[in-house]
Amino acid sequence: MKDVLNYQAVKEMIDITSNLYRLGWDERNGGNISYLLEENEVLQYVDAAKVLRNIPMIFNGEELIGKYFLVTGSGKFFKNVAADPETNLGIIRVAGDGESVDLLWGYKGGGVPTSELPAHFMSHIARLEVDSENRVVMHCHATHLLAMSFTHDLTPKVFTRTLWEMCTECLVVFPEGVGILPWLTPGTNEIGEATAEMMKVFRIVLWPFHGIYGAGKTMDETFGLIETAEKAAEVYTYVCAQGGVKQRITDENFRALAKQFGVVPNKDFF
Ligand code: 2HA
Ligand code: ZN
Repeated sequence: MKDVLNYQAVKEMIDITSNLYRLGWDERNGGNISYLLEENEVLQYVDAAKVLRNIPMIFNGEELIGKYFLVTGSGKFFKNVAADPETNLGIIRVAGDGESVDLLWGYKGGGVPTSELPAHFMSHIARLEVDSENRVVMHCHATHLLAMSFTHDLTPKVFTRTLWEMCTECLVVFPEGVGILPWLTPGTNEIGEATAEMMKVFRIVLWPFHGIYGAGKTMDETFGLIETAEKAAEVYTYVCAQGGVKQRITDENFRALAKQFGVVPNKDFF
């Protein structure tokens, strides 16, 4: 077996959690990430037959049976991942009953996967239906998006339009827009199901007064998606502080952008 700490996926997880912490988007135990691993890669680092513990889940994830994930630990701080990956992260496989996971590495000292595992696994299932290459689900408390959820209209169309208009790049990065849930209790199957439903259409989903979910093929893509939306929310904050919009990106500009970059913007948002 190769050393897990040399596994590219683990290195990426350490890098991203450290960045999210430094950006101020994951205070204390805020945020969680799940990374669907390639079986032929992960089995170079962990022994499929050596289950350290079996950990129950509060929902049925039978669509994911036998799949391997690298997942941040419940109650763990992103701040601490780099210094102690084996305590703060875990490599798990969804067990044959679909209602528990087998721990193959990590969660040292009795830890378990993030309390948001329902939202993560249900989102993976939803995204895999529309994009077989989706591998990452990422949640964080991005500051300006969170702030905007208190001050801005919360319909996906109006919210998305504002973000698109704050930065020319946005329409190209998330042409389908941003999904928005009502306030729901974190950690529940209810918020998991609602997030997954949105994930059939959107790769970014706002949890008002809480944070943001992103999904993508790679760590970089998913981080970049959240980063781009959060940057637009930050610009919006400055624009409001400077007295509001005086001129804007027009629908004609958006159409030119879409043509230039070969993206199809959500037609319901025009
Ligand atoms: O795990 O961010 O939503 C801490 C959270 C829960
Ligand atoms: Zn959260």
